[in-house]
Amino acid sequence: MTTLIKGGQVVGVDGAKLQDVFVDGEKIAAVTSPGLLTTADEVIDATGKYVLPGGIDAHTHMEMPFGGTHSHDTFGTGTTAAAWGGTTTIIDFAVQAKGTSLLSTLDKWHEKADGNCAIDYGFHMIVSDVNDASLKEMEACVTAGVGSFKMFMAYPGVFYSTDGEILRAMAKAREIGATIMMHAENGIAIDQLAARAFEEGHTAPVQHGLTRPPELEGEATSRAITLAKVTGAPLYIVHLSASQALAAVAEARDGGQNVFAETCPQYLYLSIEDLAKPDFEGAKYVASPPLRDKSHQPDLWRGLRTNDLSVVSTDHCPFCFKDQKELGRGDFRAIPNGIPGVEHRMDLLHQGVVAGEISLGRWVETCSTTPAKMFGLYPRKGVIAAGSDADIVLYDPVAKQTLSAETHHMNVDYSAYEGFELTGKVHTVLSRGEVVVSPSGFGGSTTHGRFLSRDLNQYLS
Ligand code: DUC
Ligand code: ZN
Ligand code: ZN
Ligand code: ZN
Repeated sequence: MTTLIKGGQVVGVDGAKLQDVFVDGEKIAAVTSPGLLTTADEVIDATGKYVLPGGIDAHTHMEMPFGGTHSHDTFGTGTTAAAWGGTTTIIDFAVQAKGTSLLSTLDKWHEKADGNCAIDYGFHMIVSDVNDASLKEMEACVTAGVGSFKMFMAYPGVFYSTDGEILRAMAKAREIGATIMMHAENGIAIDQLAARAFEEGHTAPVQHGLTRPPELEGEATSRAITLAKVTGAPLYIVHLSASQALAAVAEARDGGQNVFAETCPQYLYLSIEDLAKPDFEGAKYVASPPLRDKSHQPDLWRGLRTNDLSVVSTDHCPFCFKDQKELGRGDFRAIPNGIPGVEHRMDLLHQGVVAGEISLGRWVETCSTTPAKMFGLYPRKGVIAAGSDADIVLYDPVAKQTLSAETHHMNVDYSAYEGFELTGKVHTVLSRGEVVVSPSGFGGSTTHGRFLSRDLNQYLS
C-alpha cells in the first residue's frame, strides 16, 4: 500500500517547506519537491495544511494507580484520544511499588498496554525502592528498551527517595548510560506545610498550591542537579513549572552539564487562579507541581525558545471530577493529582506559534523531534524523512475549535481547558502508514500500536 501526501508544507525543526511525502507500507519512502510524484494507491491532498511528524508525548499515565484509585484513561482510550490530537507515540510510566521488582513491574505494564494501544508506545520506569536488586535490574530494563528512570523528591512514604538513594541510582545510571528523570519538589518540607494548613482548617483545593511553593521546586531542582553533577549522571527534570527551577536548569546547561527539562501545557496556560475556583471546582486543577502564579509563564515560554526547556509533554493523568477528585473533598491532600491533556498538547502549543511565542520549527521540535532524540527513538520517530516511520499529521493551521469535555475523546468527565477557543486543528493522522484519524472520524484500532524498545538518550555529551 502506497500513499502520496501532496501539496502540503512539511514542517521540521528549521520551519516549513512545500514538499510531497510518499509513504510505502509503514515507512516514509521519499520526501520530494512538489509535483514530482503523481500516483499512489491513495493520494491525500494536503493543500493549505502543515505536514508534521507525529507528536511524541513523553510523559503520560494511563491506568496509573494513585491513592486507592487509578487514572481514568485505559491504554485504549488514552492512546485513541492522543491520536485524535496528533500524537502518534506516548511514553508512559511503569510504577514500581515498594517491595516489588522492576522487571515484574515492567511485565505488569506490558500486560496493560500490549494489544491495547491505538498508537506506538514505550515506557519509562519509576524507581521507588532503591536497593541492590533494583539497581541491578536497571541494566535489564535498558536491555528491554527502557533506558529512563523516574525518581521522586516528593511524596515521602510513597515514591520518595532520599538523597542517598538518588545518589546510588544516579551512579548506576551513569554507569549504564541511562537518564534519571526527576520529580523535583521538596516533599519533606511540603508535607509539613500541608499538615499545618490542614490542622488550621484550610481544606480547599487551592491549599494544594499554597503549600507547594515554587521555592521548594527550585530548591529540589538545584539539589537534583548537584547530585547529578557529583555522579556524572544525565538528568531530565520532568514537569517543570516554576521560574526558580528553570533558572537552575539554565545555569547547569550553561555550565555544560547534561541537564534537560520539560514543561507541560497546563503550566503555560493555567494558573493558581484555576486552583482557587470555588465549590471544589479547583480540584480539577490539582496536579504536582501545582499550577503557579501567571508570572511564571513568560519565563517558561522563554525557556522553550532558548531550549532550556527542550520538551513539551502533558503529564496526562486524568481523574474524574465526580467520582475521583471527590476523594479529597474536605482534605485537599487526598485529591488525586493529575490533569488530563494528552489530546490537546499539539493544539495548545500551536497557540504559542499563533501568538508569536515560539516558531513553527520549535513547535515541532519540542513536541516531536526532541522527545524522539531524548528517549532514543530518532530518526525512526520525530521527523518527516525517508526511512522514518510514517507517523504523519496533517494540521489545518486556520481551522477554529473550542475545547470541551462534550467533544473530547479522553475518558474523563471534565476538560481543564473548557471553552478555550483555538486556532488550528488536526485534520488527518497516519500511524505507521495507516490513516487512524481523518475528517470522517477515528479509523484506527486499539490493536494497532506497538511497543517501542528505545535506545538511550541521543543528546549525551
Ligand atoms: N507526578 C507526575 O509526574 N504525575 C502525576 C503525579 C505526580 O506527582
Ligand atoms: Zn511527577
Ligand atoms: Zn507524571
Ligand atoms: Zn469513573
